[in-house]
This record gives sequence, structure tokens and C-alpha cells, in this order.
Amino acid sequence: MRRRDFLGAGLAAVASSAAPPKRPNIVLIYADDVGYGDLGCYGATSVKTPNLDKLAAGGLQFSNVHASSATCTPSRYSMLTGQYAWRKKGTNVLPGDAALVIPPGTPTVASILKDQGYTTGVVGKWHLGLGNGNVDWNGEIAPGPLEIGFDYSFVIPATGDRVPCVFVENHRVANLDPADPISVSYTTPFPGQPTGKDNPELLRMHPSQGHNQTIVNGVSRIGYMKGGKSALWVDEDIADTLTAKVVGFIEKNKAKPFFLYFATHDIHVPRIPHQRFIGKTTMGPRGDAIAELDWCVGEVLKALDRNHLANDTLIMFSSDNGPVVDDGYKDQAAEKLGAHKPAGPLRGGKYSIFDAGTRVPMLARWPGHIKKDSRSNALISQVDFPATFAALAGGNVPSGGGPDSTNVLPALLGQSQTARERLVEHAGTLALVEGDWKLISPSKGARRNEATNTELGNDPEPQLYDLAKDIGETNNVAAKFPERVRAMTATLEKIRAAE
Ligand code: NG6
Ligand code: CA
Repeated sequence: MRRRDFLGAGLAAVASSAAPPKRPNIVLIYADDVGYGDLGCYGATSVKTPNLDKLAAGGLQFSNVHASSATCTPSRYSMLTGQYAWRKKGTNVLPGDAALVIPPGTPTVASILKDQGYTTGVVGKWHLGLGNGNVDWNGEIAPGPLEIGFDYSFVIPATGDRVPCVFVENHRVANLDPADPISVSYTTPFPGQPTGKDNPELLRMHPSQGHNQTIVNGVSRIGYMKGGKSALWVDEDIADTLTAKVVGFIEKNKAKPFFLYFATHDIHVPRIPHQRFIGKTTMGPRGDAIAELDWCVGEVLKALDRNHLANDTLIMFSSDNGPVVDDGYKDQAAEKLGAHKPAGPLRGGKYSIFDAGTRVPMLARWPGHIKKDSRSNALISQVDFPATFAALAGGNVPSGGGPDSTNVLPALLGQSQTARERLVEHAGTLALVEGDWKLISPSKGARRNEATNTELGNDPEPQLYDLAKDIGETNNVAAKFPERVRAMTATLEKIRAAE
């Protein structure tokens, strides 16, 4: 069953007739591990997010938007390509030396917008692999973002907690001294290089799980690296560095339509915000990282205002997966959580097939086109971004591209309160959301991730929840509605079997 089968003809007609006359710039701020309850506008009180709240007040706040998956790589893969990542092998959380998982030539949000005349840029966390395997970090690093539609890239190759701890700008490691070349291995330590495992006395932040390999900046990471001293990032400065690149991109490209994908490092581990955010909340580094994230958003808003671009720009904010408290470092996130609920009313979290794994905040502002201070419960998946942004730019997804992507532009602009009829959530197993109902496929996976203290939602029996009455997925009504379980299982099977 393909996307067109699900898209009512009526909705398709609305989408084309409602296409706005002017093509806006698109700025997508994509945060890492921010949960449904982590922002002021979504009910958080232990952390103040004035800039995100301002963004929400200036536009539309969504309550039923889903990342495609409960972790980073598959969500980003789906969001950029419009294909559910569970259809594509090799899209689980990647090591920092993985090859690019999006084959050049695949239509992506970036290539589609570039074809429509947009200048396209990505700044921040990449985590979709670089090169063809066996990357030489001292030479030309390709293929990468530039080969799949971006005109400019400045990226963290994988994550803040994975080596190499350097930025890659276009095809090269930034600030690299050729006399001090970089080596990276995910299997073998480099003799003489301290690790978290052998030299815990050198650490300023200790792992709670894994994260005990090469030490960079007093923090041990996943993977081994050596060399590249002048290129190593300083964790405290990552948000400033990325934000400066983002502002620079906006200023440089303000005369023509642009698409900017700002993939923040915050609030992923290791959570080491700049000194000026320390103590902004009573929640320790996790809360302070949210304050830092909010600052980044404020700088983008200011840059748009300063350059008189606010009215010509669709600015969006979302997250790649749900929240996690202890994600492998002893950073007091659990001890200092207090009354804060990272997932709001939802069950589970990052890694989970319960809704907190994928249901994430999403905000959209485009003055004059999206009504201020509005709300939407439309069901949307981030896999819809390619078809939706294509429509916004006046184009299409090229044939064969974005097989799971639905054009939800009317809902994105607040002209319609409905979007998809159904979507698939992905963690270890799959779940189908259809209207108010959610079916979680039986799975033999672990029920809990003990290390992160997350309920994963796996169960050998099917689970059925009525999300309208039970958003917290506490009451499994599968036994009461066997016919619905059968029908939804069959629908999910059809979607799974489609290519
Ligand atoms: C896990 C890491 C976690 C985080 C995650 C990926 C350990 C014990 N845990 O394997 O810290 O890096 O991978 O997160 O190593 S994501 O947001 O990029 O998907
Ligand atoms: Ca993530």
C-alpha cells in the first residue's frame, strides 16, 4: 500500500489549490532527544524556554507529530528521504566511522528544494554516515551532505558522545593541522591514548554505561581516536559554534530562498552546556542544556528579524526522538529531575515503542500564513517533510522518491485540522496509529532498558490503546476489541509489505 492509497483525493486537491503564492525560506531546527514535556509551551515549569514559547505563540503548536523512530539515525533518515527507515537496512544508530546511508541520487528534502532553486545548508548533528566506509579524516570526506542535496554543510559526524570529536565543513575536517593527522577506530584502542576505562582519574564526567573509550576534553566517548588536536571541539562551545554558522548561513543567503537544517547537539549526551547556562535550572546539565537550546533558537529568531526575513520564513522546531534521563553519563539528570516530566503525559521515552519514543514537540511559524497562537492535533509524521516541503516550494517529490511521504501542507499551515489517517511508529518493533487507536505489534524484545530506566513497550502479545481516552497507554484493551486488533494488524502488515 503506497502513500497515494492513504491520501484522500480531497486532501490532495486542497493541497494543490492551497499552495501559497510566495515561497518562503525554510528553517528547520531539529533538536536531539527533546521530549514532549520538555518545553515551557508544552507544560514544563522547571525550565524556562522563552524563545521556543515565543515561536509557539507566533504560530502553530502541534500535539500529534511523530518522529519516524525512537532513535536518531532512523528518524533523520526518514525525515530527509521520506522513506520509513525500518524499510532500509543499516539505518539504526550508527558509529562515527559509518558510511553514508543515503545513496547519492536519492531524493531528499535538500535535493528537492535545491531543484526548486533553494540554497540548502545543514549545520549540526549529522549521524547518517560519511564516505563509503574507511573514511580518511585527513583528506576529502565524501560522499556526505553535499552529495545528497546540500550546498553547504558544517556537521558533527555522528553524535557528541562518538568519535571523531571534530566538525566536518563541506568535505574536510575543520581546523585540522596536517602535521597532526586524525585516526579513528571503533574496534581497537590506540596505544598510549588514555581511555575512560583505564584512566578514570582523567575524567570530569564519568560514564554510567558504555562511553569508556577515548577521552576528549575530560569526557570519555564511544570509539577511539587520536590526533587532530587543533580540530577537536570544546563541548562547552558547541552550541555557540553551530549557532554562529547558522547565523552566517542566513546572512550570506538572505537574498534568495534558502533551506536551512539546524540539527542541534542539545540536548544529547554528553550534556555540557556553556558556563553561562550552568545553574539556569535546578535540574543540572539536562535542564541547563534545554536552556542552551532555547538560546540557540532565540539567536535564529534574532537573525531572521535583523535581516528582515521573519515574514518570509517558515521556521519549524521539532525533535528526533523522545526524552531520556540517564543516557550513559553520570550527569545528575535523574537525581535532579524533581517534578519535571520529560515526556509530559506520555509513557516510555527514547528507545520505546510507547508514544514518548516518537511523539515529539513541533512548532511552525510563518507570519501572515500560519495563524498566531494556534494549536493542531493533526496526525503528522516527520517522514512527511519531503512531500510537504516540495509542495510548499511549488515542486514534487521525483518519482520513486519519498515512498512514505504524504503532503500535509494544509495541516502544516493550519488550514486543515487533519492530515494523515495513520502512521507507523518504530522502535524495536512497529506500532500503527490509526485515528485514536494504537496497535503495538507483538515483540519478544526486553520490556525495559534497565540502563536508561525506560519502559520499551515490548510485549509478546499485541497491545491496543485508545489514545483519546488513554494517552498514557496504561490500559491495554486488545482483549476487548479482537476485531480491531485483527484489522489493524492486517493494515500494518500491508504497509510493511509495500516497498
Ligand atoms: C546509545 C548510547 C547513547 C546514545 C545513543 C544514540 C550507550 C550506553 N548509549 O548506544 O548514549 O549515544 O546510542 O542516541 O552507549 S541518538 O539520539 O543519537 O540515537
Ligand atoms: Ca536523538
